Amino acid sequence: MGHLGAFLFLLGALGALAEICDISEVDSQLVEKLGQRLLPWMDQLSLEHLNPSIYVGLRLSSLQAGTKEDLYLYSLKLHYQQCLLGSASSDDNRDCQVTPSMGQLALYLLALRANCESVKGRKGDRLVSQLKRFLEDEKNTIGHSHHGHPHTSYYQYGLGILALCVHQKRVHDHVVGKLLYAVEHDHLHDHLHRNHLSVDMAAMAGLAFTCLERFNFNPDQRHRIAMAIGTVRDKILNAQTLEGHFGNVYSTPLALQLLMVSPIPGEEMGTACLKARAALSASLQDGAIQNALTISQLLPVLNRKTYMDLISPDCLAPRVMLGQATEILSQAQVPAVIRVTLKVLSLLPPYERSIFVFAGSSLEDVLKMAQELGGFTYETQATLSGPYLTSVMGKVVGEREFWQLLREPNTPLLQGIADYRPKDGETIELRLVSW
Ligand code: B12
Repeated sequence: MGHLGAFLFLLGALGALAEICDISEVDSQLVEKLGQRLLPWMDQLSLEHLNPSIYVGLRLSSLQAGTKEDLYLYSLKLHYQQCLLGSASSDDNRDCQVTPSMGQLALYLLALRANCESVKGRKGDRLVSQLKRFLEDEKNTIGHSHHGHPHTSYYQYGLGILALCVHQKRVHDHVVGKLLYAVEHDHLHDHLHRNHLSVDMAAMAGLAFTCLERFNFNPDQRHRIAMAIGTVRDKILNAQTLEGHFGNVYSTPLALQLLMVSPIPGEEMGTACLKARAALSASLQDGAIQNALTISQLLPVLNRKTYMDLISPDCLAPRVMLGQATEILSQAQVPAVIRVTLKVLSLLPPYERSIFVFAGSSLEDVLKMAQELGGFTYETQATLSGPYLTSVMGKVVGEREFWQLLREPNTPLLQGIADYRPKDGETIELRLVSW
């Protein structure tokens, strides 16, 4: 076999391997239902609620939202550019209570790519410079000896590198070096279980490295990058649960994105991906995937796409128009009332009270009710994953602290306050922890 023959054979083999982690054969009605869950979010066009990840997810999916999508991108551009580029004193900045974070800027750049746009011109250059500056600052925070922690997280660090890379913008070896070091020295921890790998962080780092490898942007680090991709892939495979999720159900979409772009020969991966597909289908059937951000990371996978497709996206690919969800009206029934015990033991005096709410209420409804009853207060901040609990009883979290949500006995919740629906008789603790 000549060189060309060998090359074609290799391409074919790689293609066949990529098929191994193909999750696309999920029931199309379930996929459409997932897409429909994004529609109400697309009507919220204030900066606080705009979510570039939703736009990216939809564009890489098999579904489309027609003109809603165009309006959404327009709003993203308006708000993100104003808040990132407008000078602090200008009128433009009136509506910007908070400046988008490094990760949000990165997702915005991914959204532009999802619409086949490149960053160009003075504005584009400024956005790129800003993201590079964010990364540079985080690199300095981690420090020479790698003992510091990024202000944001290695997740956002990876996202930043990935966004620049898909726009074919290089980052310095020393910036990439910090993420390599973190992978090489097991610094991508899970906040729920100490010393456990965070599958989301590992997958994001792996996707960033895969992009750098494709362009050979950091040739001096080529070997370390290839090794790091192998490391995160193996760790993600090792993090598969008995049911088949990688980490948990919510980290599985990103994990699959990584596995789809870095296949390995052998049966191990095929079996792991088949198990993951079964687990995901089961989770979809029982409605475990409600969060818009998670859906936005899953829809591409169900359409055989990953963030790597943003390098050269197919913006003309046919996509099915999403219809409005048809609600099944159930017979009017008086909903049952349930009792949830709410506890805060991290502060003095401790707080504990039984709260009565309707069955099916969210944890956020429980907190609201507790606040109305008096003796309990809380505050939240809007994020791309939904409302994030920032303060309880006036105690605002400090640097590297958070209010952890737990169900007795000592089980961290896998969902936030808006998505989690406590059952009758459950005890929920809000615990101030550092991470
Ligand atoms: C880093 C991280 C954290 C850090 C955030 C602080 C920091 N400085 O970055 C810490 C350790 C504090 C954290 C806490 C929690 N997290 Co967390 N976190 C992440 C991670 C890995 C990256 C988030 C990120 O940077 N996104 C990118 C930026 C651009 O988006 P952003 O919206 O601006 O980011 C902010 C929010 O994501 C927010 N945040 C972080 N976690 C969560 C969770 C929820 C439910 C909400 C509403 C917001 C939120 O913090 C980010 C920084 O400000 C994601 C993984 C993922 N796939 O998203 C998990 C993830 C979002 N977290 C998750 C969970 C479950 C939690 C907790 C609820 C755990 C618990 N039992 O207490 C708590 C939040 C409790 C609360 N107070 O409301 C789940 C959510 C799953 C779901 N169903 O939606 C994820 C997907 C991980 C997973 N696979 O299980 N988290």
